[in-house]
Amino acid sequence: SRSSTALASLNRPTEIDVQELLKLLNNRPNGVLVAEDGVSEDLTRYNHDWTNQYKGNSRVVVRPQSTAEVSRILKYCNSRMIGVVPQGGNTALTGGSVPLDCEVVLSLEKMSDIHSLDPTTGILTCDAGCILQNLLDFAAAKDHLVPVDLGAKGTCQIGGNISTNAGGSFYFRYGSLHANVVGLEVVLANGDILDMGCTTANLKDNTGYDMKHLFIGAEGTLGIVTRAALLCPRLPPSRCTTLLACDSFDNVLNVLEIAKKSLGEILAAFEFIDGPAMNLVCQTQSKPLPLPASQDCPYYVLVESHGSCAEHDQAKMDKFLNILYEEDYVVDGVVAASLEQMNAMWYLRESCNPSCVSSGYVYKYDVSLPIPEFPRFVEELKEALNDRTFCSLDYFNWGHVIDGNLHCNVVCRGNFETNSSLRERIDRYVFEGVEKRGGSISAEHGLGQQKRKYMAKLHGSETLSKMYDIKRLFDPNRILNPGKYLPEDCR
Ligand code: FAD
Ligand code: 2HG
Ligand code: ZN
Repeated sequence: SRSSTALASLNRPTEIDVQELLKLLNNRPNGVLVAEDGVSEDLTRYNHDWTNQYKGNSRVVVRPQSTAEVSRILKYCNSRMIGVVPQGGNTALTGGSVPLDCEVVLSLEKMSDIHSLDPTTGILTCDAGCILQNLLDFAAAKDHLVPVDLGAKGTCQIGGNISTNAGGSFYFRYGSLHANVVGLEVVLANGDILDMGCTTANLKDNTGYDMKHLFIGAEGTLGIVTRAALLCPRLPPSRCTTLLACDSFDNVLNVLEIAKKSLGEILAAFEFIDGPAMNLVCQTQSKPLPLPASQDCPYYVLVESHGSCAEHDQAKMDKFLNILYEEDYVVDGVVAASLEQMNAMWYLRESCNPSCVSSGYVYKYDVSLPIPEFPRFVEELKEALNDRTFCSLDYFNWGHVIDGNLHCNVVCRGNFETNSSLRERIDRYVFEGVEKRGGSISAEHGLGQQKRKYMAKLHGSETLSKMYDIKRLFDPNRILNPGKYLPEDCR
């Protein structure tokens, strides 16, 4: 089976291994959580993902408190050929953070110190296990923001964000983590600790290969991220949020064009939610749509500006909205008049995922496409699945439209079981639909268990072979996150 191939050369942790690991953590109570048959810890939460689609069977969770402890654990597991699954907040949506079987889970949850925020450079240094919301709060109290923000912020960790190269809602404005991580500390499978600009944390440093980038988005397959230095911009003194209703996708594109032109440098986020997704969110979260006259619009758009001068920004926002109404690009719109209203608008957007997940089995897709292609891609998918062989399906779409990133969710409502032939059929359509449009099958959620099978189709053999070389260099025994990311013939 898939898991037995990936784990074939690895050992299951034994009782002796557990004792050794415990010693490496100075016998600290709860340093190692063990699920003995019928006894002690409930390790369920470490063994399934957020959507409940990936399940592992790990009996051992290690919770180091320092980089030195991570190093000792990895050195030991490497010498014993024991598979290790790095785990942050376990919010990944492609099964990357869940063990295939009984690998050791290395949770970063006890490494959550925030070290410093330099007010002149804006560089924040922290441990990998910091929950993103805590970092956002810490930075905000010092008049800064963290350049990544996403719906899972209350649970996900910065080390997980870096390891997935998470995008989120402000990617357009603040850029990717490749742009904003200025230093990284990583522990390799053999226990070696690499300090790649984390301690010095310079804004500019051209002294050698910039290897930290290999670990950004590597989903824990090359090393464990233990510490990071992030470039944080100032908190924008002026923020304006508006929710708009559009009667066609063409008008969403028109609004986007006008936003880029008239909001210009203050444009910070431009997200869309389609009508079915918005209705689902309002129903499941029991929240009213703040546009009562436009309950059944096919598309909603959330636009936010970040600027430094409220008067100037307000003038720009007024001009933007005036053009939209004059040109009939929107049928309705509301501007948040308070922080509470702003948060309520973002709550609707950030509830798309939880509302879907709670309503049935979700076949989840996260694609990059040419933006005008979004509706046709979805229509073709509906046509492809329209023969009613399967349970009745609902389609909920939303995403970071300004980045060309569509989240396309097919839901079998009220039914929480997977159907493998349905999945294969949707997978096939999505892959082909993305390929013919020159898009990407994973815009921001990574590969995990779900998409590694496509790697050989996505990359030329020369490129793939260099990826294998990199994996061999950093993790020759392939103990780190086995069965994820790279395909099985990674030798
Ligand atoms: P985990 O799920 O624990 O792990 C993710 C991967 O990274 C795994 O492969 C794991 O092995 C590895 N890993 C974790 N920590 C480390 C470490 N310290 N060192 C090495 N490897 C590590 N994603 C987006 O990109 N944009 C979004 O807008 C977005 N919104 C979301 C909204 C919701 C409601 C949910 C549930 C998820 C969303 N996601 C989004 C997906 C997910 O939150 C991100 O991928 C996030 O970055 C994962 O962080 P985590 O700490 O939960 O990592
Ligand atoms: C979002 O932007 C997240 O809401 C989750 O990336 C997307 O659940 C999804 O499909
Ligand atoms: Zn997203």
